[in-house]
Amino acid sequence: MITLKVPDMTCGHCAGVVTKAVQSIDAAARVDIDLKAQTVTIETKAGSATVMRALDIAGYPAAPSVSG
Ligand SMILES: [Cu+2]
Repeated sequence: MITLKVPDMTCGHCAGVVTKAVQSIDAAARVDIDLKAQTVTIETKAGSATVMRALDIAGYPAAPSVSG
């Protein structure tokens, strides 16, 4: 389980883009988005570096969440 802070994620559209970016590297990934906290919790076999790179490419740079 990976929890990331995505500061640029501000609405449902962003959440959709973030979800698709994660699922583009792992179609079976479970993506849980908290828009208010601007965090995304991901259950995936992919490594966090891979996930963060995919989000970066999608335009949503992510950082490891302190609460994760
Ligand atoms: Cu948005």
